[in-house]
Amino acid sequence: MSRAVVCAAVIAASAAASACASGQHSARSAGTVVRVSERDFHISVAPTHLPAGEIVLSVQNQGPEKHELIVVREGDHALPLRKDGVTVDEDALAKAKVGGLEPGSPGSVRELRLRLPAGRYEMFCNMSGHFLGGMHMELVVS
Ligand SMILES: [Cu+2]
Repeated sequence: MSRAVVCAAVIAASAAASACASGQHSARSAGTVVRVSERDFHISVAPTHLPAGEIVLSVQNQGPEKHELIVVREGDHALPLRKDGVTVDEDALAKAKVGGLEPGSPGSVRELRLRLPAGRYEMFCNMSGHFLGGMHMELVVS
């Protein structure tokens, strides 16, 4: 990427920051912040459509159990399951995986920074049964 493009991105980001009157965004958090909240057995995400580039997933675990978060680029097929029939086969998705967080405790808030090109992504929790229970959500980057 050229230096000029990087500078333009930085200027755009600071313009967006100063346009935000609420002051809730720290100067440190360059990139689009996506709020992710996890609970049994649901993931909610806002926004679900975002521009390509630096993305900060702020992941809050509302419990009552530990939850993890794995992000993969979507393929043409549904996510493959392991032989157990209840967890996603992460080995089969090694090439599609773009990032992940290990299981986090209830009440915790963690950040996952990603640089995502345009595409469709699936985020899910792969604790036993959680994916099938409904813990998956799509993210569209354009
Ligand atoms: Cu979970």
